[in-house]
Amino acid sequence: MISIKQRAISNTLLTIIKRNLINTKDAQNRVLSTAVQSEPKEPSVKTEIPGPKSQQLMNELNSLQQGGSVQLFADYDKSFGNYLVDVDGNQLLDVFTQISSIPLGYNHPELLTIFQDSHNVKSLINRPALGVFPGADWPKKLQDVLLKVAPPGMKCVTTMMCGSCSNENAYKNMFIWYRNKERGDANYSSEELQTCLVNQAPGAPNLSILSFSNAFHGRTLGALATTHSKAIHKIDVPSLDWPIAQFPQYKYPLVDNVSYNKKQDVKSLAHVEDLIEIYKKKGRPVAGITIEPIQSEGGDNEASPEFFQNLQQIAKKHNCALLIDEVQTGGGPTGKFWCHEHFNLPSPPDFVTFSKKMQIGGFYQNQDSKVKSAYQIFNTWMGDPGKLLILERILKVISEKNLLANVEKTGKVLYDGLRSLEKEHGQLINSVRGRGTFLAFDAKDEHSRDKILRNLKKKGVQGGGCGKTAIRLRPALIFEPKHANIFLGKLNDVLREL
Ligand code: PSZ
Repeated sequence: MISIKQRAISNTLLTIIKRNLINTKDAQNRVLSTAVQSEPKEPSVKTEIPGPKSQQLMNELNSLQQGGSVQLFADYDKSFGNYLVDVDGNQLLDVFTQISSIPLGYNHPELLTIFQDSHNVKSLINRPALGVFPGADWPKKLQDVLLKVAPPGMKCVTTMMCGSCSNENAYKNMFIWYRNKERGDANYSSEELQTCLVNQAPGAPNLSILSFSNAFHGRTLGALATTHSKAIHKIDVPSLDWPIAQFPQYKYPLVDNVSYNKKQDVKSLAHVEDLIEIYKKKGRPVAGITIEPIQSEGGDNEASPEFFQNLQQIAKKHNCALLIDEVQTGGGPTGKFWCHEHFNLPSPPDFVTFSKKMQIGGFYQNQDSKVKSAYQIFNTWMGDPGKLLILERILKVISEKNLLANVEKTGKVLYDGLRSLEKEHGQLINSVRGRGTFLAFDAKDEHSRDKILRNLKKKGVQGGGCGKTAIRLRPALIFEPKHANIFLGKLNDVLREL
């Protein structure tokens, strides 16, 4: 006989087990239920875009600055999840996400509460000059947040403000490292110390950074010297005589063009080695190579893992540092946290730069390349603890909701959908490519690319272009298959109507 007490206990147990079962099921469901509450169900367009309110604000802004790049004014109180809402009440499914920089979409509940914590508010408003007066929790925060997601094998990190200044400072670090290796234990000579102040060798040495055609690494002067995507970024700005190698120019899909693309790799790698030799002879040796794992602004151009493996070997052979610029690819959109993890490099790159989805900018490196003297790599803010707090919460959500798996799953829906649209509308779009949800395709020319983007917007999709004829997808990591299907439906409508 079971006593009443025993029965009560077993009933309670049963309830707990049931509740746990439900919770486990919930948790499983939750893996891909990443949605932000209040996210609109579908796009909705009420006015022309830009609508009348946006246009009025554009006039105001244009009287203060060159505001010609503004597409619309957003209502960030009303934007949720994958939907950007503008001041005219248009709800746009956002596959561009602030130039690929908001991993959790708009008003994610986890992010909304960060600054309810008084310690966090104090970290935000008492903004330190991190290079001189960091708060007590700074080293631990770097460990817990940035080092936790460091590219495999990379142990050191320096924070910065944006993508350009991350590259700019990493380039400086590459030059300093190169000279440190040449100089060995010797001190700076007095000639070096004097000539550097007047931009002359040997203190300001004639060294260079090798970059690739169509690359984009930012707009500050050094970074701009390695940017080659659009003339408007560079026109009228003095630049440096640094080598520019041809980036491989692939045909897609990759599986159908293996031998053609291999030849592209070989050609490009040979060009790299030639240029390294030429610039050495010219008296302007290459101290570092900078490259995006997928060229983004320049048109979403890919290169194979073998290309990157060989490039790393060439860099090592010629004593050049290798910098992988993960400013746009980093933080998960390719299905791995860092895109270069797809390349299986035998050893880590020397520098990996980041910004955008990481909220804070900066670069990873290892002990061997760290500058020896304080103040060589330095500025007032050197990042922002407030941004690191946001990143910390973003990483928590990425892990809890298994968002990299969501990227893989949604990416497959998007890729397959784009491939079938390519088959149906081959005269309009081609060359579907990319990894995860970091995808792109080409229109037949620039004019028709711009028209597709305009018509998508009329149907409530905020997209973005890159290169001459490409449309790129840069959705948030919370973009689910259901959003992918809405996007594909709208794109199909646009292509049918063209
Ligand atoms: O027109 C621009 O200035 C744009 S549009 C997109 C970007 C810049 N991307 C920035 C970027 C990048 O994609 C890569 C691979 N490296 C560096 C940068 C520069 O980052 P920011 O813009 O933060 O200085």
